[in-house]
Amino acid sequence: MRIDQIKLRVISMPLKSPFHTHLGTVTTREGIIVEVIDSTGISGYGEGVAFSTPWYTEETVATSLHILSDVLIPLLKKSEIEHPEDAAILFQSIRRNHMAKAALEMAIWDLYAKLSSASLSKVIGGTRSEIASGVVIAANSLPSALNQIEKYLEEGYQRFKIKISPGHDYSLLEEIRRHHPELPIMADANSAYTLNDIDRLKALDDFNLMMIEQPLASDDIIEHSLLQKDIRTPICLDESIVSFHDAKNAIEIGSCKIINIKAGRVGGLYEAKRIHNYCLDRGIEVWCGGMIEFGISRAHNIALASLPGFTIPGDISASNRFWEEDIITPEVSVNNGFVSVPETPGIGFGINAKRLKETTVMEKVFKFNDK
Ligand code: OSB
Ligand code: MG
Repeated sequence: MRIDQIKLRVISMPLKSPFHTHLGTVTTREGIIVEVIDSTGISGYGEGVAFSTPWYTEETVATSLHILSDVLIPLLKKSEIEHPEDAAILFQSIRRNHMAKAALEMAIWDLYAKLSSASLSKVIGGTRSEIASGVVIAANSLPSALNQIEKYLEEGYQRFKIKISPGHDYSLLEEIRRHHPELPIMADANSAYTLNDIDRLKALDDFNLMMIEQPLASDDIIEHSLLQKDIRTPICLDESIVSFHDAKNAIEIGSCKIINIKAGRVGGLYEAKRIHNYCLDRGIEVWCGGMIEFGISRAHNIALASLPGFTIPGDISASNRFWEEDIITPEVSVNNGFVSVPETPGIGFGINAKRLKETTVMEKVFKFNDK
């Protein structure tokens, strides 16, 4: 692959409505758009999904920019790569910083697929033509949660993920179940509990939840394995799984029955696929998580979720779940509960240049052609 230049942009956009978790509220999203341009002028796009502050993982927009600008791009500049997997393996010499790595690696995947005149889904081994769509309910009150569920039910979403925390759990889910006895619902705690809350967590077995996501500490797998022995609800890990190695160990010791795979959290599509393949071989179900992302990352998620092991509807919602206007064209839409997988080359979505321009707050160019 002959890279001519890389553009990094930081964009900023307000959410249509605030996103509440026990860790804080997101009202504006900053993100990094990586554009890798080859010598024939073709562009591949990736998106850095770190937040402005380190509330979800340790990375931020600023740390990602530093790692991209001062470490990964210089490393790529002095290396020859033939395939996106070469980039993933090259980046293994750098510790962690998964979201920064993923942003660049995924831009290279898009470029590679475009140069191969194949959809990204096909290039990574996708088998689905459409993806079942789920949505997250991140509300700070019961009426607001119920309203959101009504609205998203009408829009066709197939699975509802309710953000919970101690005190914002049993009665909330009880009321949701009273209104929607059969609705496919799950809960996501973003590490709000400890093993001292075991009775609280056991009580949630009353609600026939599809799963509970990341109840305990964000870096734990041991305590989750103890908890899973005591609760019927399947545990799904999110924050705790940042690599193939983590996934393997967590499965081995019984810390989870399901894994939420986010390419950004695990360093890119190469590592995401390894986790997927391992889980598929062992009958562990996976689904594709979301990061309140813009269209580029959303498009990559669609390709990832087209792999055969993604059997549970993911946090893959329409562009209009969060944004008045997305940076891609067409926007991601949900029809009868499904998002269709593009068949056109690469991620299969174009850039909405006007929207990208008006949301860009910083731009940096790295030229490769002096090599
Ligand atoms: O824990 O899965 C999470 C959003 C931002 C950071 C972490 C998480 C989330 C979500 C929803 O739950 C994601 C989405 O629909 O984009
Ligand atoms: Mg989660």
